[in-house]
This record gives sequence, C-alpha cells and structure tokens, in this order.
Amino acid sequence: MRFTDGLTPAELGHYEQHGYVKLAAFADPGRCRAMLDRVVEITRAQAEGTKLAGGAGLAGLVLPESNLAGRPGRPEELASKVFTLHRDDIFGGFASSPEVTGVLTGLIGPRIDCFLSQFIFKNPGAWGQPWHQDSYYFAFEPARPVVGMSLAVTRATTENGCLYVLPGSHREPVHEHVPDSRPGANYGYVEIVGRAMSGAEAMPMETGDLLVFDSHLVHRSSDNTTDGLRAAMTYHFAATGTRDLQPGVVNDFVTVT
Ligand SMILES: O=C(O)CCC(=O)C(=O)O
Repeated sequence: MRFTDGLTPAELGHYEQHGYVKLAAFADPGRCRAMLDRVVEITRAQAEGTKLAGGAGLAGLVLPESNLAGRPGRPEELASKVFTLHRDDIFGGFASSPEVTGVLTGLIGPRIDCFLSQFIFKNPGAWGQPWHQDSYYFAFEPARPVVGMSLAVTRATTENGCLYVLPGSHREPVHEHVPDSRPGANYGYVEIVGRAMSGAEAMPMETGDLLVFDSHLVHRSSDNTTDGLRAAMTYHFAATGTRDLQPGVVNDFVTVT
C-alpha cells in the first residue's frame, strides 16, 4: 500500500479542480483478493442463513442484480451490491488504515467517520448505474464535505463497466434525480435528468487503484458486456459529528480516525 502522508499538492489540486483524483496502485492486490474472498463468503453465508466469525459480516445487506433475476448461479454471481461492510475486519481495516485516513484528513479534517460501504459486484450482463450524485442519497447536516472512495478490486475497463465522471461537476448543487426507468433496473437506482453530460471521462482502473471523489461529482458506470467480473469496494466518509437527518438501514457511522 502507498505512503501514509496524504495527498500530494498535485493530487489535492486535481481533486479541488475536478472533484476527483485517481491514486494508482493504492492497495496491494492481495488485499483486494482478500476483500473479494470475504464478500463471497458473506454473500454465500447470507444465502444459506449461516453465521460468520470475523466482525460484523452479517451486517452486509445483499442487493440482487435485478437484471439477472431468475438466472442460475452462485449467490455472488447474482448479487449487485453488498452494503454495510465497514464493521467487518477486512473492510473496516482498510477504511481505518493510515493510508486511507491520511488521504481523508486533508479533505475532511482530523475526525472522520465512515458511514457507508458497498461492495460492487458488476457481474457479466449487469447494467451500469445511471448518472447521479451521491449526495442525492445523503440528507446530512452539515451536507459537506462528504468524500467517496472506490477501490478497484478487479481491473475496470469501459467494456466491463468502469465508472465515468463529469469533471468539475462537484461545484454544482444536487440536481433533480428521477427513478431509473429501465424495466429491471436495480433497486434504488436514480438518474439525473435535464443536464447535458458532455465532457464525461471514463475511469478505467487497474486492480488496487483508488478513485477519491466528492459527493457532488456527477458519475455513472457502464454495463458489463464481458464474461468476467468487475468488482469494486466503495466507502463514504464525513466529519465525525455529522447528523443524518433521515436515518435508514444502510448508513452506519463508525469513527475511523
Ligand atoms: O461502481 C459502480 O458500478 C457504480 C457505483 C456508484 O456509482 C455508486 O455506488 O455511487
């Protein structure tokens, strides 16, 4: 894993100007593999109703990939997202590692909570998530800063469903979002309407690369048209003491530093 001193001035400048920064080779591929193995274990245990040791793995809430409903497959091959993993040892250990908190301290301040985590299974045939801003989902006081991190657990390409971002859109307010109108779209997917998406940039990533992004950054992911898995682990962070005005089942504030 990389240094613990936080973002370099150039990386911070990129984040401030564009709303995101990609940090190459941030995490060891072995750590990514351990995350994938663990979330597969959690997903299977949930399907079987068995208990696991090693943290709060069973807090993981598995959302199915609606588009793949009815197909045969192992639990992880039919999953879309597994929420609320950051109390589990492997996932929480990454969120509270000095390398991660070093990056976040420069963006949020000295006291930081992780409030949301999701493992993304972009299985073959899975659809992308439409254009959205994460802050649409967060009714917080104060509303900002909120920082997202997406760790490439496998290689992400334009063919297997990588992220796309709209550089500079983090300076915009939260746009109107409407429910994703595709029949078979995943639960909770919404879409920004009434804003042109020209200037979008694809974010291909190698295993272990980390994308750090502002919660107002407009982004989406594409469909996985390959026969391999694209997997990512995402986290969201806010200053300790941030109030959730609409507490639900997935936000779980845990102090990481
Ligand atoms: O990684 C993906 O496919 C989409 C993730 C995303 O946009 C999100 O969770 O907000």
